[in-house]
Amino acid sequence: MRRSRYFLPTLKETPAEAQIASHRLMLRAGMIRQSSAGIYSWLPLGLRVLRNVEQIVREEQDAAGCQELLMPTIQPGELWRESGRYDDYGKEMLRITDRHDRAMLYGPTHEEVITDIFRSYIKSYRDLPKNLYQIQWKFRDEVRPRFGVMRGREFLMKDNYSFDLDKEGARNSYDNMYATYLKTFARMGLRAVPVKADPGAIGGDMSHEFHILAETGESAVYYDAAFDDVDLSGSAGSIAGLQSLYAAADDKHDAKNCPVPPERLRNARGIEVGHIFYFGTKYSAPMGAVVTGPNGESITVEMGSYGIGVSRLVGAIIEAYHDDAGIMWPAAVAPFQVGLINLKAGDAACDEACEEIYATFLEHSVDVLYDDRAESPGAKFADMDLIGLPWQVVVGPRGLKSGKIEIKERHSGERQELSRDALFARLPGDLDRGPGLALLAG
Ligand code: 5CA
Repeated sequence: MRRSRYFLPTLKETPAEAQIASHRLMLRAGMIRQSSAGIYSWLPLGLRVLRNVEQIVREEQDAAGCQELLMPTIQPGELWRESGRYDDYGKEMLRITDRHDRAMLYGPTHEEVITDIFRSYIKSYRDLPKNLYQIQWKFRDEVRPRFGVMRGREFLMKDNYSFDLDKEGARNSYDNMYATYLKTFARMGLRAVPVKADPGAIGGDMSHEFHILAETGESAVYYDAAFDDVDLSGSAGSIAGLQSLYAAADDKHDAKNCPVPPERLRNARGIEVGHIFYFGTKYSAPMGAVVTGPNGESITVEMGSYGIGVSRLVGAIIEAYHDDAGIMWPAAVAPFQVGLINLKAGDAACDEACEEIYATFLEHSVDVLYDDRAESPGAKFADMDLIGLPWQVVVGPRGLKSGKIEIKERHSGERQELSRDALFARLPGDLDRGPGLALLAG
C-alpha cells in the first residue's frame, strides 16, 4: 500500500478525551473514529488489526473443533421471554419495536438464539457434543462507555456455545475452551491470567475470566504468585493443574478465606479479554433443548458459553505493547509487517530503490506500507513509530551512495545497515506473518 493513497488520518496532537494509552494511540494512529458514545467506525488501519485478531481467534476455534456460524444482531424479544431474561437484563439491553409492534432487541449475547437453533435440529444424543461459534457485533448500553474500544456499547465478540449430553462432557468442553483461550491469547503475544469469576447476567455456577495484567485495567484481580512463573501459552503443562492455582476476580476474592499466604498473593489490575461459563441447563431447560438418549429417555442438554472481546483485544494489545513514540505491534496482529520509508521522495535514486524494494516485498507477499509522500524525514519517522509496524526499512540518499539501506525493528529499536542484495536474500519465498520476517534482522 502506498501511503500517499492510503486513508490513514494520523494525528499529531493527543486527543483530550482519551484517558488511557490505547485509546489515545488508536485515535492518533487513525485506527478508529467515534461515531457516538461507545460506538466506533473502524478505519482501514484499525480494521486490518481487528481482522488479524479475529482470524487468530477463528483459527484456534476451528482447531478446537468448534464450527462457525453467524447469527443476527437483531433478535426477537420473545426468545428472551422464554429463557426468562427479557425482564432481568435491564437497561443494558437496547430494546427496539418494529413496525408491527413486535419487541425486538440488539443482541448483547446469543444464548437464546443458539439454543433456539439447537432445539430445532438436534434431537438425538448421537449428534452430541456440538460446539458452535460466531464472531459478531453486540450491543450493550453500558452506563459508562469509556477507554475507546475497551468498554464500548457496540463491540465485536467471539462467542461460542457448547452442548453436551452430561456434566462430564460439559466439563470437557469447558476445559477445552480454557486451554484454547490461553493458546489464542498467546498467539497475539499476550499473557492472559485465568481467574475464577462471578457468572453475572449469563448465569451458572462455574466461570473464569481471562485478564491481561495492565495498570489501566478496569478490574482488580488476585492471584497466586506462582502464576508469574507458569507457561500460560496453553501448550505446556496440565491445565487441570493451572485451574487448581488460586486466582480470583474482585467479586470472588475473599480475603479472610483466601488459601494463599499473604506474601504469595498478588493483587493487580486486569483487562478482561475473555470469559467462559458453564451453566448446565439454565437455558436448555426453560427453552426445551432436549435430546433422546440411548434408551429413548429425554435428556436436557448441558451448556456452556464462551466469549472473547475481539475489539477490546485491539486496545488490550496496545496497552501491552507501546512506548512513548507509539504502538509496537506484535507481528501476528500487525496491520502491515513492514513500513518502507523513502526519505527523499522525488529523488531519482531513492524513488528507484524504493520502487524496487516495494515490488519485491509485494512479490513475496510481505504486507508493506510504502511512505512515498513528500514529507520531512522527521514527520515520516514519527508517523511510522506511531503506527507501530514491526519493521521499518529506511531508504535515503546518503545510505544509497554507500549502497546501504537501514532496517529498524520497532520493538527493540535496533537498527542495522544492509545492502539491497542482503535485504532481499533474507526474504524467503513464503514469508508468513510469524517468525518469517524475523529473518530480516538476521
Ligand atoms: N455470553 C457470554 C459468553 S459468549 C458473554 O457474553 N460473556 S461476557 O459478557 O463476559 O462477554 C465476553 C467478553 O466480551 C468479555 O470478556 C469482554 O472481553 C468482552 N466485552 C464485554 N463487554 C464489553 C464492552 N462493553 N466493550 C468491549 N468488550 C466487551
